[in-house]
Amino acid sequence: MSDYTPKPEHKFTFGLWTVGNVGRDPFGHPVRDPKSPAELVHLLAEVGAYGVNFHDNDLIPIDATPAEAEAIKREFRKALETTGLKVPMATTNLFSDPIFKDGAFTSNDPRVRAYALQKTMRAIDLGVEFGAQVYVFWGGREGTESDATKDPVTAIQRIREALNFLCEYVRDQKYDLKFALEAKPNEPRGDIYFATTGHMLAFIETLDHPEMVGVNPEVAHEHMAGLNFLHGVAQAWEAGKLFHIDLNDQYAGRYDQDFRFGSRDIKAAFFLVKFLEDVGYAGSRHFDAHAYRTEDYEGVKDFARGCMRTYLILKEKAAQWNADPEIRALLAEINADDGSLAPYLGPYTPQKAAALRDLPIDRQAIGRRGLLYERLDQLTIEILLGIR
Ligand code: GLT
Ligand code: MN
Ligand code: MN
Repeated sequence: MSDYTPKPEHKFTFGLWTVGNVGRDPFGHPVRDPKSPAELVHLLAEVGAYGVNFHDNDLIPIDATPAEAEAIKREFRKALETTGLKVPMATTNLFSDPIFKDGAFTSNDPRVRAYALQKTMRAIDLGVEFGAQVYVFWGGREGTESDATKDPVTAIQRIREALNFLCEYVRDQKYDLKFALEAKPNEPRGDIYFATTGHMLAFIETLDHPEMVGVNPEVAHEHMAGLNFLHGVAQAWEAGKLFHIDLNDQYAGRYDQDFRFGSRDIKAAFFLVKFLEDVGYAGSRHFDAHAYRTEDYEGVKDFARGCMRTYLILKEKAAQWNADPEIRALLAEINADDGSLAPYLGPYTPQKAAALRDLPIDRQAIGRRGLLYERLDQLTIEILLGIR
């Protein structure tokens, strides 16, 4: 029996807003009493997490006095020191307060855009004060219910202007901080700009400092849109832009469920973990999820332990998959290449193009060949079901 105990090197992190979620939903009141940030740090230490992330207002309420803010920070810092938990990531709440009801950086009102920048600069200072090196931007309110209300090109330009401004701010302050943009197609807005990780990747290249900016893909946000999460993550990785990742689970086509990691689509979770481990992703494994509304705080701990345990079980399964002789033999066959086509493939040359035009290729024979993918996938399923 393997050891699935979370360790610091696994880089498992949770947001204050995840284990601190009190179970409010659009139809129901909170079901759990709120806990202070310091209490949540102790809860996370008890279950074995490495770090804790926060929005500015998860830590310090928006209307706290400077004295209250100092007291909260003192308590929080003490809890971090006692437990050894780190703060690898921070972010800004640009969605809860009524001022953001029509967006923050994309608002039509310049006063809202100014307030959003001011709030983010302060929140960046706060995150850096606690050691954050990644700063997430999730534009939950940056969207519309009706496209009569905002021009989408203007909205894109406003977000670009804000991110360029904030990159310069970080450079000016000499902070060691990178930005990670998180996409979501909808909810809480009818539609949110930059709906997927792919939209974000294209946009990043238009910024003044693209090297400072990457993505924070979230499982649920791509699954909501019916997309293959792994493919988006792989594209981000290949582009050198996978700065952070939000792990959870979600049925396609439903409300934002934020379920425990791996609780819905085990096969997708498996290939995701296998990818992150195979490529050597070194960032946080951040669980942006929360316990079912049916749970008390013991259930919240079960939820948090479950996220990490499932990740570690899948990591072990990935190693088993990679080492399985039958799977290796199938992969060798599937990827067989005797090198005879190498002169025709790869970078273009006019000679290569001319030779390729005349190359005889037996289309029908190739089309008739079975690819063994049923066998390979069934072996995968049998590993996941624990009988191999
Ligand atoms: C909010 C959202 C998450 C984002 C968080 C960061 S807040 O809970 O649903 O996906 O990552 O702002
Ligand atoms: Mn989410
Ligand atoms: Mn998220």
